[in-house]
Amino acid sequence: MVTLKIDGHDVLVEKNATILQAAEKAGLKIPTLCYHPALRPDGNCRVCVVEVAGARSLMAACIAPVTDKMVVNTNTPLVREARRTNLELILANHPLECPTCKRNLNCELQQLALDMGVSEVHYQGRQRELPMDTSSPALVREPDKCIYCGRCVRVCSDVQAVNALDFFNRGFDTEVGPPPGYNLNDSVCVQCGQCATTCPVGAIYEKSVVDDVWQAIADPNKHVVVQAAPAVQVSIAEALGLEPGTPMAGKMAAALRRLGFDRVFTTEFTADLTILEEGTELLGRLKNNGALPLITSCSPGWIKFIEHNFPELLENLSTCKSPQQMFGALAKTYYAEKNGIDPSKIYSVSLMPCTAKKYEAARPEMNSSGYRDVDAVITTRELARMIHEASLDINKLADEQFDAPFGMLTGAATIFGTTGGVAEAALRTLYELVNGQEMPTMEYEPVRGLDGIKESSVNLGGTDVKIAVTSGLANAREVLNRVKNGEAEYHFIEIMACPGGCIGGGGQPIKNGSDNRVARAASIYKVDAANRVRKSHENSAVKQLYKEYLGEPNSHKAHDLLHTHYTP
Ligand code: HC1
Repeated sequence: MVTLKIDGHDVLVEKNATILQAAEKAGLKIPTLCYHPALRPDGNCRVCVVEVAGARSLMAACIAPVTDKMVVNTNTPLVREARRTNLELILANHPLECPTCKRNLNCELQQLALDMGVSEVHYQGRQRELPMDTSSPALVREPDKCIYCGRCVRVCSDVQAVNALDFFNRGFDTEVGPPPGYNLNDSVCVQCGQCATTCPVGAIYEKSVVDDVWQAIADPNKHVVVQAAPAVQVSIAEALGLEPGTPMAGKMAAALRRLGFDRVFTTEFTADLTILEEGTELLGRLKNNGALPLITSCSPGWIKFIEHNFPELLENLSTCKSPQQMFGALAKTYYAEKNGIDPSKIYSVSLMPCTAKKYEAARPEMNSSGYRDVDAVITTRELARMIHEASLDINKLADEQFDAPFGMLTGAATIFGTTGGVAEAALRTLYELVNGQEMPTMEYEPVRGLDGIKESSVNLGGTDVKIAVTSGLANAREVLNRVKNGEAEYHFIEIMACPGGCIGGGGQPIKNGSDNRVARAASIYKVDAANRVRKSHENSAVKQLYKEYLGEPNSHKAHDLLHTHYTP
């Protein structure tokens, strides 16, 4: 431990701490911009500079290590002047289009200018007028708005191990993006949107289809259904200014009806269905020496990652489509037939915490209903925008239920929204079906929590089934390398592309560097615990679907509609 003095206060910190961490410990706020708590610090924006006694120049607090007896001042005239100058230099090259920017009122650069009292820019900058990249179905890049903080580059390389983005050229010609000559869509980008949630400004964001959805809602010839993903119900609150983690399923269902959707359903219905399909697949592979480990397939960013990076393991993927796509296929077949609706008139919207779900819905193979199974995917952020556009005060709405039949859900489906949830839901069902009794406790702690890699083992019918759960693609890469190199043997691996699973998805609310995943996950588990039915095989509407339509799990019909194959 070392002791240093910051603004006259003694602070005791670990000897490898930075000045920024020491200041935080002392309750002192140093402004930052290129710094993000989840990322390796880089120190390139110089907004966090401080004065250190005896140093020849100001130091960037986010990277400067503390030393014993160091004396730091964070708020001197020299420091304030330097920070303002650095910020003004960034603003001089940044288009000042705040009112029409996607990040207006939620922009770290805008907030810093306000906090530092910068109301004028004294430098002549240069606007670049670089072309926008709209090639991806999920994301839009506006290079002109980039402030070169490098947060997107670091999250893409360090957290996701995707390496789709980097710095190119030098000086005024510096660019951040995919390699020259490539756009997002033809690069190795997996469309996870982690760049969008870590960007401090509006340089990269989801490709919005809100106007298409409004148009479909206004069309009297369209029957517009919406499925809401489990992670959205515990995160939409933040985007509407409410306490992080507030569960909102009931109010969200009410709001979706007020927005004009004809039927309001939940993806949890097909999450339960996934457990029956994927669980049956796992038991089949265990029995018949099939490709093991079986790896989950519901996270589309992960699917794109394995296609690019581990094509030799594609046979290990579950053939199950994601719950989103199962829902889409059933909406235009089973639901359409059951309700006498022409499937060509159904417009199927999904509400997701994820940008990659937009890409998944657009994949060519996702049309087993004979139509595009999912027509439009909106993120949590886009739903918040629709609610604002409609001037709805969600607080004033009473809770409402989802519609039948795809509104029926169990607690097992709700926990899909956080890392470990798919594995836990699968175990609740498989344990009971194979061992003939309920799991000793419904809460399976070894797969809970936000650790990037979790391992466990459960005895199913005399076999110790080894499980790994991982989220964040750098962790997935590590687990798969262990499997490939024979350093680990698993029977089942749950992989979610985003750190923490869908609660940490790239379409989730952005709150200037604050991490609300813990509150969102806690809320998911509370919603599960409060549900009377907590096992997927007890979902009565899923049972009815098998009885009326699919036959049994992994039947021919189920395979036609609910399964697919991925090729390198
Ligand atoms: Fe997810 Fe899933 S849990 S992938 O995280 O399997 O996006 O929430 O909807 O499809 O159910 C996302 C969330 C979501 C699917 C389910």
